Amino acid sequence: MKRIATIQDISCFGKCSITVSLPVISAMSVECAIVPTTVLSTHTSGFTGFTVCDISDQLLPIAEHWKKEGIALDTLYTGYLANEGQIKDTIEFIKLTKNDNTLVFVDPAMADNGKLYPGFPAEFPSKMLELVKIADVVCPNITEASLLLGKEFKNEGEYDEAYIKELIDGFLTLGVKKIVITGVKYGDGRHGAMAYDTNEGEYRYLYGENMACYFHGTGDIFSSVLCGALTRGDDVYSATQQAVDFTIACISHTLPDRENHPYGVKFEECLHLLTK
Ligand code: PXL
Repeated sequence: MKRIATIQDISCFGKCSITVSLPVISAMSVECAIVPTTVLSTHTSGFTGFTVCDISDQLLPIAEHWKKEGIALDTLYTGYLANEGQIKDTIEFIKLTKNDNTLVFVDPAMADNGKLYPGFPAEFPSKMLELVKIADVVCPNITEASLLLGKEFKNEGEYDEAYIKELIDGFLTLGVKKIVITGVKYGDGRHGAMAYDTNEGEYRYLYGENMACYFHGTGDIFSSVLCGALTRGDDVYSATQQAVDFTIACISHTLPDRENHPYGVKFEECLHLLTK
């Protein structure tokens, strides 16, 4: 059995980060250890007055203990990190716990729709870039990719395949080996992700039906499936297709009941699709 350790916040309510990654990765028959960085009453998008407790002073003691116990990790998977200090501690955590075979998977979850999530300063992407530089795999959306690379953000309808390839090439220059740009729509009814693997040298667009709606937390569902599949040994193109298919299945399952579930998708009722 393969083992992932995921470093992210716990948003107690709101279906994102660890409360999504843990069940999704477990359903894929991959062990998921968790390293919580912050406890929030809810996530930060669409709620006001949420509580925040930074517990990242635990990261290095956890890493030291795991090292002493000889706990081997197939994959280190990072998601939402709340501040610059957490990024630094996460980089240190990775250096302490990874071995020569550990895959470092970074989802630079910090922005969407052309904007940083609430609470992040404008210089946050330059801090996240330090973590991206030590990654084997990254899966930014278009907003995150443009902010990290200092390139112009283009909205749906304004970009073409050449722009997405340019973003991928930016990460290749940084030394990242597998790159998946998410949320790619060319205005032709498709919604998917462009994947590239240095070993294959091929850009491939993996897609499904564009459901033309927005649900919070789907980025974390996507990256959890992608990370689980890569950890099992699937190639990046197959892993990306699995992530696209599962995310779309969750959205289409939730759409008819959207009024009762405006804050996230009903992924729980779709987990059986991953256990096959
Ligand atoms: O889904 C990403 C995410 C994770 N954790 C917290 C968030 C968000 C996005 O807004 O606020 C706390």
